[in-house]
Amino acid sequence: MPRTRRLVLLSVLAAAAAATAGVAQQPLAGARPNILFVFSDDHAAHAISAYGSRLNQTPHIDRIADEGALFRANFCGNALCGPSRATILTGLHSHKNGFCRNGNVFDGDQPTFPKLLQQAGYQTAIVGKWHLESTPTGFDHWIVLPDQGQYYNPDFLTKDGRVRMPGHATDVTTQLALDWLERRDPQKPFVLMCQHKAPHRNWLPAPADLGAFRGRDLPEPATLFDAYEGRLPARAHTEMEIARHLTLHYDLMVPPTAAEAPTLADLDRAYAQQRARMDDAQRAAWDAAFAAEDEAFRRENPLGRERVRWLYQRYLKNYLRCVQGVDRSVGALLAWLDAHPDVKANTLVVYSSDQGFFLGEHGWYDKRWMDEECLRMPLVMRWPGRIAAGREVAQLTQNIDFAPTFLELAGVPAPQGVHGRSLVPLLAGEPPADWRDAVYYHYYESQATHRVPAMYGVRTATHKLVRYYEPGVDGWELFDLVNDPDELRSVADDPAYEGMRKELTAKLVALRAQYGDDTGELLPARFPHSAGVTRIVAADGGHRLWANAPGGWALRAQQLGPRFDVTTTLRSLPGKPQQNGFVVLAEAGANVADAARWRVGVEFSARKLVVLGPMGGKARWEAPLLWDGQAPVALRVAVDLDRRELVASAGDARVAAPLPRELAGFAALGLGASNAETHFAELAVR
Ligand code: SGN
Ligand code: CA
Repeated sequence: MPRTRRLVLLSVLAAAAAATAGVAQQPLAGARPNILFVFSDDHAAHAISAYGSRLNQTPHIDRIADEGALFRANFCGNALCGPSRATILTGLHSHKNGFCRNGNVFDGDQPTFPKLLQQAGYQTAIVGKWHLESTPTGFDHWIVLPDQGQYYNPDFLTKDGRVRMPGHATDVTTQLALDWLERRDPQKPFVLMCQHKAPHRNWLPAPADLGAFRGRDLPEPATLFDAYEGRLPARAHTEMEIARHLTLHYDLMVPPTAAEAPTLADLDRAYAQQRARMDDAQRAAWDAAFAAEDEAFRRENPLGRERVRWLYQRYLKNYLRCVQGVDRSVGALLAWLDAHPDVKANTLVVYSSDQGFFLGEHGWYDKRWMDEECLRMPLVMRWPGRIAAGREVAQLTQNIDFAPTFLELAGVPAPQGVHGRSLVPLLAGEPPADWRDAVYYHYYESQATHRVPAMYGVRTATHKLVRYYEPGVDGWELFDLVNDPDELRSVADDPAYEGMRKELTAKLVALRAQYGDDTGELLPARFPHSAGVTRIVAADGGHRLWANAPGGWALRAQQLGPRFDVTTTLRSLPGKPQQNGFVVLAEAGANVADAARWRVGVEFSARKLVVLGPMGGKARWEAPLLWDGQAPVALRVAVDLDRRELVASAGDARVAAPLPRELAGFAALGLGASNAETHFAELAVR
C-alpha cells in the first residue's frame, strides 16, 4: 500500500486509539524510555520504501515509520562513517569532537549520550559496528567489529579479547542484541545500540538474501552516464565510478578466470580473502546463486555502456540484498518487542544510518559529496502511545540532534555547548518557531580514498551552497533544489542567483561562527601545498596548524642553499590528545606535493626531539627532551649538505641525522603534525 494511503488508514486508527487511550497526551521529555537504536552503514533513504524507494521494499523499517514518525529532511554533517558516529555520540560537529575523518581516534573522555545516560541510571550496550578506533566508553556491555569488520563469520572485539562468531554479520549482530535484551536487568531503563555493518561495501549479502531481485532489472537512475558538466571540474576526477572504479572480483564477487588470477590488482586480491572466510555451505550458496549469471557475463562480455549497466545491476542488487538483511533484523527486534508488550510500550525504537549513498546517480557508488543522495540520513522513530502514528517531520534535522533528543527523553541535561537541538518538540508535533532554517556540513577526508575534495557548505529547504577550499580545487557550487533536484547545474556564477548566493554565504558564515568552526582555512597564499591538514590560521605572529591525519603537512617552495638554519618556536595547544609538531623540509627534484619529506620536531606527549627521514618516517633519530608540559620549545634545524648532516636542537636536546649522498638538497619548507594541533612561531631561515 502506498505510504499516503497507509497514512490515512493509520491516522484513522490512531485517532480512534487516541480517543480511548489518550495517545500522545503524555509528555515525552523526562519519561525515561528505553532506547533501541538500530543503525546501519551506508543505507540511503532512497533504498527504504517508507521514503518512496523505486527499488525495494523494507516492510519492517516502514513499520517503525507507520507506527511512529518519519523525518523527511534529516542530514549528516560529514558524510562518512566514523565522523557521523562521533557526532551522534556527542551532539557535536566533527571539528569539535575531533573526529574529522576515518582513521582519527575518538577521544572517549568527552561526554557522550550513552555515558551521560549510564550516569543517570541507564544500562547501556553497543553491539556491531563501532569504527571509532578507541575502546568504547560509557557502555556497560560492548561487543564491536574491529575497524570495518567482516561480513562472513566476523571477528568481534570484547573487553576480554577477540572472538570469531559464525554466521553473517547482520544476523550475528541481531542475535547479540536479542541476547543482551534477554539478559539485561529488567529493573533499569536501557540504551541498546544495534549497529550493522551492512549495507557497506563490498556488499556481501547473507545466503538467505541471495535469491532476491532475480530475473528482473532494477531501474537505472537518469544520471548513470553523467558527464559532470556545469559543476565543479573535480567531480570528473572522483574515484567512485561504477564504470571505472568498481572492481569485478572484490566488489562484485565475480570469480577471476585462470588467466586473470595471477595478475589481480590489490583490491581484487581481497576477493580470495572474502571467499576464504566463508565456510563450505556459505560458499556453495554463493556459487549456486551466481554461477549462471557469471557464466553469462563471461560469455556475452558486454562492453561500453552495456558493461556499466551490468556492473550497476550486480552492485545494486547486492547492496539491496544487504539492505533486506538489515530490514529483517529490524523485524526480529520489533518481534521481540511484540512478545514483550510491557517493554515495547516503554521503548523508543529508532532506525537510522550513518549517511546516505550513491546508488548509481552520477555514475557513482560511495558518498562524501554534499549531494542529496549521501547528505540525507534516514530517520524513523516509534514509541507506542507517545509518538503519534504516521507523523511526518518536515523540519531540517541533523545527526547533531540525536544526543540532545535521547538526553531530554531521559531527563538528563545536555552538555554545555552541544551543537544539536532536541527533536522532542518535533516528535510531539510542536515545532519551535525558531527551529533552524539551514544545516551545516563539513567534509575533510580529501586525500584518502575516492578523491573527493574537502568542502563545507549550507543547505536550506530550497538551496545548497558548497565551498571547496583545497589548494587546486578552490571553488563554489550552488544548487537550486526546487528547479534542479538532481543537482546537475551549479548556478554559483549565474547572475540570476547573485542575491541567493549572497544570502547563503552570509548563512554559511553565521553557521561557522555559531558552531565555532574555523577549520577549512588553509592559507593557500602562504602554504600553497598541503595534505592531511584541517586548519592553518595566522595566530600570535606565527601559525596554528591542525593536521587531522598522520604526517599532515603544509609547504611552500623556497630557495634553500647547501647550508641553512631554520628556527621557530613550537607550542603545544592544551586539550589536544596527541601533541606534536614538525618543521617539514621537502627534497628538491620532484614537484613539491610529490617530494620526499623530512620532519624535524617535537613529540610533546613523549617528550622527545625527533628527526624523521623520508619514506614514511622509517628512518628516525631521537633524543629525550626536558619539557615541563607547558613552555614553548625553541627549535633549530641546521642543514649542511657539504657535511651531509642535519642537526636538530631544542633546549639541551640535540639530534644529528646523516643526509644521504644522493640527496640533491631541499626546495620547500613548511609545517606539519600528526593528528595534532600545534602553534608555530614564524619560520626564520638564515
Ligand atoms: C572503505 C571502502 C570505501 C569507503 C570507506 C569509508 N573501501 O575504505 O569505499 O568509502 O570504507 O566508508 S573498501 O575497499 O574497504 O570497501 S565508511 O562508511 O566506513 O565511512
Ligand atoms: Ca558509512
